[in-house]
Amino acid sequence: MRKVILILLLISVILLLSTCAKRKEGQCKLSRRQVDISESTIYYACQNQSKLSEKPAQFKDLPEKASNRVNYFLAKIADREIPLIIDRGSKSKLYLDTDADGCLSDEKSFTPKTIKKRLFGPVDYHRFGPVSVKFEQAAEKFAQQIYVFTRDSYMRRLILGPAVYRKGKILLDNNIYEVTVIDGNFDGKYDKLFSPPVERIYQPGCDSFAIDLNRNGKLDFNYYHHSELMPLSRMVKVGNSYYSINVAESGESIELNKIRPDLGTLDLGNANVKLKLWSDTAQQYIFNFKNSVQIPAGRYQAFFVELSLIDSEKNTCNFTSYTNTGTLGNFEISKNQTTSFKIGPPFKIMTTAQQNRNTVSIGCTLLGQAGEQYRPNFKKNGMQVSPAVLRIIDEHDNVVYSGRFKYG
Ligand SMILES: [Ca+2]
Ligand SMILES: [Ca+2]
Ligand SMILES: [Ca+2]
Repeated sequence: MRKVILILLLISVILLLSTCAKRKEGQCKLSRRQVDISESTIYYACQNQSKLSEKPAQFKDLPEKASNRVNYFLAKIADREIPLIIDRGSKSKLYLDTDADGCLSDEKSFTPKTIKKRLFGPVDYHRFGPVSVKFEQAAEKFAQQIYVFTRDSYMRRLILGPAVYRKGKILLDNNIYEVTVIDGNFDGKYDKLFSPPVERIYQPGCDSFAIDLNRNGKLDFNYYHHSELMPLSRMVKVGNSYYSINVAESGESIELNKIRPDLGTLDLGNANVKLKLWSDTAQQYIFNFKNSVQIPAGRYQAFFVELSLIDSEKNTCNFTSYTNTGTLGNFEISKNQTTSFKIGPPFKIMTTAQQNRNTVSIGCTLLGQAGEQYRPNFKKNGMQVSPAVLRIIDEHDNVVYSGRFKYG
């Protein structure tokens, strides 16, 4: 018995050694994985669609058996608008124009499967698919499998996502990292780079890349702070080194090569900030930014700015700007050049009013010098200050309402 265990151990060691020996620095194969709606891996590849008020011109026909209870959508697949319906007849059915000819009469129907998930409490999802999409034309030939999810029993709001992504393990400087690529524009290819500026951080419209930088076996994700999931760019920063990212168009393999990129300088005067930057070059999360920083040349979009200021009484005040970062929302860093912005105070106070039927919502924002919008509920020595005071005055200077902002 002992002999058998010893032999098995020896075989395992040999197998392990041969696997390590085979693993080439900076290269690996990527295998297909089925998508799960609760995985953060697909967050940047999810597409939210709402029911359209009427049938769009892109629809040439409807399925022969369609009822008169049809919800119309236009799915964005491979950067094209593709007809999709949910027929809410006796049983809900999905039809998607998988060959992009504008016709749904040539398409098969998909019925939903119920998936029970524990996201923010127990949730039932309806999942259609996987639907195979294949457009074949003179200049393009690709295939992708798509899932369509909804939590809405009336099926007015849908979430489209790829049904598969690709994952592997790569050796970089004696460490093995898990890497993932996701087809975010559903064209079956893994080559669509992030191109700033984008309107919504939730839907950058490009492919995504993930790397388990801290090698803890899970994907650490955050929209506004450090994140191991990012839009696909030309490079990735691992430790203090940059690696070029080369994914095979099919997504079957990846190569990361250490490079020394051309650098430029971002200068924010004497500001002390935290910054989250997306770029066509490499995502950056800079948490110790003082005055200036050197980053690779490229086009950038800041999604998060936290400005730290010391007042005359030596209190530290932290102001945060999410998404609306003014000029920092789209800027260029050029090789050996300095790009400068003045940010922060003196602040301008901007008020907004939105009417929704009988309710008017009044908001207040602090506008920095680069047009970056800060929330008025800043932190003083780490503690949230009370929300700003609000007074509504009529045309005769009478105060008709006085109170504090509810949501900061
Ligand atoms: Ca069709
Ligand atoms: Ca793609
Ligand atoms: Ca991790």
